[in-house]
Amino acid sequence: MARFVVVSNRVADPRKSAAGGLAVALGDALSASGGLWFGWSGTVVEGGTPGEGEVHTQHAGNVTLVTVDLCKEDHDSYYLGYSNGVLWPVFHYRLDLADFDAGYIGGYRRVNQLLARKLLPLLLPDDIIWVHDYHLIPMAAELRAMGCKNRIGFFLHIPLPPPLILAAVPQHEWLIRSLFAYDLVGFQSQADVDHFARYVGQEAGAETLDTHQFRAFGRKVQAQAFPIGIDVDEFAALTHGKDAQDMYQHMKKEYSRRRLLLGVERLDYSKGLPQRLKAFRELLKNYPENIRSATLIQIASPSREALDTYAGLRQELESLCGSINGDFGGLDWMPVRYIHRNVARKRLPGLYRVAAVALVTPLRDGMNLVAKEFIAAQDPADPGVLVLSRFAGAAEQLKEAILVNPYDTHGTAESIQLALQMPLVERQRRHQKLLERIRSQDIHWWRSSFLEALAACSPD
Ligand code: ADQ
Repeated sequence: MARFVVVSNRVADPRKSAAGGLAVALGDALSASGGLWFGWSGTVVEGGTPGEGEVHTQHAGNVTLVTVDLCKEDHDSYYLGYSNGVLWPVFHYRLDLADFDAGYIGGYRRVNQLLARKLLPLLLPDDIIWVHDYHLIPMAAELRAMGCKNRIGFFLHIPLPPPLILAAVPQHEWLIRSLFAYDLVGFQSQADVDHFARYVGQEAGAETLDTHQFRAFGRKVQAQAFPIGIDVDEFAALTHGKDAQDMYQHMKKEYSRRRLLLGVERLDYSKGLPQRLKAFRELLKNYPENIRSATLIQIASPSREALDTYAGLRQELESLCGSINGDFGGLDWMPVRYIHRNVARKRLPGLYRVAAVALVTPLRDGMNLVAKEFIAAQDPADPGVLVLSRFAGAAEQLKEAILVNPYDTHGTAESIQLALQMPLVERQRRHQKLLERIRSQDIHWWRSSFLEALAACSPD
């Protein structure tokens, strides 16, 4: 059995329970064959030398975790600059928020080269390599330039925008050319694959060899959708665990006279938080029967706080919550409870289960696992309703959710009202279908279908 190597920006110890489903799923595959997980250590060295970094090795069972430190200059241009100041906003269609500083690309390339240089000597000839996400798009091209002949796959966790938006990135051609150094490129949704096909057709004159195969830049690549899922059984087990049960009982009692609406995410502009709060305000204004009843718990965990855009968003959100509470709240009821913290993974299912409605309304999202976790945590006899943005990758699969356009404040408020009033039989019918969907394409399916497709890729 070939050894499996995962390369991602951050490396998680798969044995730690705080690790999410993705870390556990990749950890399972690594443990099955004995493997290597490689990435940045998370350490930023003040005053270090650009393009250099100390390597750390740890063992977690039969999985080796190898991480590399970054100096401040590399971290700022690779991570904060190019990855999160250029690629993240543009790939989420937010050209207005992108910071196209010409200095960032140098750091992005330098860190990808550094990581490739440190990884190369650790590789065995038959290793199968799986690179993850937008931080590491040129990783295979760097490895190939150093002589690496291994099979290499790539998965993009965020969306790929349409060609005209992608073309705003000054290095767009180089980025897409880099993808052709992989054997297999996986996207979250068919929409992303369609954007890739259109881009390579229009900008690179790619030849489509069959539905999934493209030839351009003198190489062949296979590109396909592999919608990421969750570990439904693990999540259901967490739901029945003590921490989640305690959370459920406590919240159920606390909100016995109210209907709970829930939002959970990282505080990120892609998640559509201000738009959601405005829709909630519209709901209270247009349907006053919800006053003193509907309560929105919005959990938004701190994220990328070193970037100005994120600090601005935090302020906007706090001010919106304050104005809704001021306008509609009373001494015994506040419409919005906004919590700027992480909720422990073990307790989260209890919160999902107590909610009558989940508001998952990103402006754009690669997939969105919160939508799937909400479904997995519901009581099938009395399930809550999922209100889901049509712009989340998950909307391609979760058609029985109430799909909304988060830019349409009035329409979203109407949909929330519909969700709050949905009869039990209809809730059960939708939930059953949604549960079937997330079960048939769960995290194990995602991992094995990607790896099988990678193993089946014919050499160029
Ligand atoms: P994210 O943008 O981080 O991921 P998402 O998939 O919704 O988004 O969530 C990831 C995980 O974080 C979920 O397991 C969720 O429970 C957890 N989480 C989020 N906020 C939390 C909070 N406040 N407290 C506790 N836990 C919280 C990126 C892409 C997504 C894609 C994933 C996986 O942006 O579109 O679905 O990768 O590929």
